[in-house]
Amino acid sequence: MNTKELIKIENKYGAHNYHPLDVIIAKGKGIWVHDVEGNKYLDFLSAYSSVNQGHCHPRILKKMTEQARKLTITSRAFRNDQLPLLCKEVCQLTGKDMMLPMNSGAEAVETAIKTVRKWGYTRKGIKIGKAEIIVCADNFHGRTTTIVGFSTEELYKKYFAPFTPGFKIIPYGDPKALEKAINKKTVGFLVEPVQAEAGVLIPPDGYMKQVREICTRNNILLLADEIQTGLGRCGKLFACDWDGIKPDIYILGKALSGGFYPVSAVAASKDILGVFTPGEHGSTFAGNPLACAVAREALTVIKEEKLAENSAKLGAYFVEKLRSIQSRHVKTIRGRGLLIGIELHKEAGGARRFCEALLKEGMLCKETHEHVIRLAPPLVITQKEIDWAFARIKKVLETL
Ligand code: IF1
Repeated sequence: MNTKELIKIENKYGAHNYHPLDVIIAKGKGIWVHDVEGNKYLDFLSAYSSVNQGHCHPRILKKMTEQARKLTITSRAFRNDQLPLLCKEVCQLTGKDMMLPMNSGAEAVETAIKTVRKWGYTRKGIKIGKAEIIVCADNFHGRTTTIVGFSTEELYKKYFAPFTPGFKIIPYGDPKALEKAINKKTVGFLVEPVQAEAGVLIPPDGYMKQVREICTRNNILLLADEIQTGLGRCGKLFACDWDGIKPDIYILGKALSGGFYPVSAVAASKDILGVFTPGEHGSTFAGNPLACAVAREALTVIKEEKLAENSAKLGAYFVEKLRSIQSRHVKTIRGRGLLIGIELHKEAGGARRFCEALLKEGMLCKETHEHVIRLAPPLVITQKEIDWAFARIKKVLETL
């Protein structure tokens, strides 16, 4: 079926909770995807950083099919032979003692929220029902009703009230605001080390370091949502590494599975994740052997192919080149590793038309927050391919 026919069917039978570009992808390999018409595109979104390893990575594919033939799910009522090894490998990667597997990113965030609340009640003696978690304005942590309840974006929350209480919102990138917001009931601070959805907002230098110090001094937990920024995307294994700090809780997802399957996880020390007792938390699919085998190989690929290093090197190269573009539309360019945002002036008429022009040039890009073109290719990209893309971005920004 062709693009037009498939769009018609989706529009008729699918809920309209998205407004995708009109390209129907049917195949992908590495940084490239192909649509049903036979056109080829460089994927500059990477499924929001789920395919840092590149589409259909052969090693992960092999592991996934091998595991699928053996065993896919046991539920946590029984044990399986993959989960223990994934737990250990995530702990080695994060330097933490324990991990708890989930499926989606939002579930991992929910898990982290439950963890700190119970930690606050049982370790700090806060009165049950009173715990407070501090979060940042313009955050994006997922779509559950609890999470959208502390979003500052009207679109995400307006019609979905009432919401879970116990969250306090402060400005992003402002350590003094955190200091001021903390009180006796505070249990944790949930933060993205780089705010991707908000437009690739990089906090002021040393922000995470200051935040770490404030949390430690006040005996509250630092929860880093590294679902998008982690696993190499920002040019280090974790974006927190830029400040040389470790959060109390790492929240991981997306590239944890190389895009094959939803796999997420929370990692923390024993005195934090150890708060859970059997029956308090879980999910049917979480920790299933298929997910764990896929995640184990996805992590191995990140390490062995040095994807964080490639992201750092090519990210710096790319940003420098982008800054040389002479375009009246460009306001500023921000990047950390291969998570890059080109912010356009309001007069440019929104980033979407630029993404549509780039689509015609063979590049898949997605705007974020109206005026920012986000560039986040799979981390397996080469310098030559960056040059190829650069020429097209330059043309679009200079001629549109
Ligand atoms: C959608 C955005 C990206 C995330 C961080 C948790 C989650 C996400 C930092 C939840 C998910 C996604 C969801 C996706 C679009 C996307 C997104 F633009 F909306 F913000 F990536 F930039 N923490 N981000 O980025 O993870 O439950 O989705 O697995 O369509 O909603 P999830």
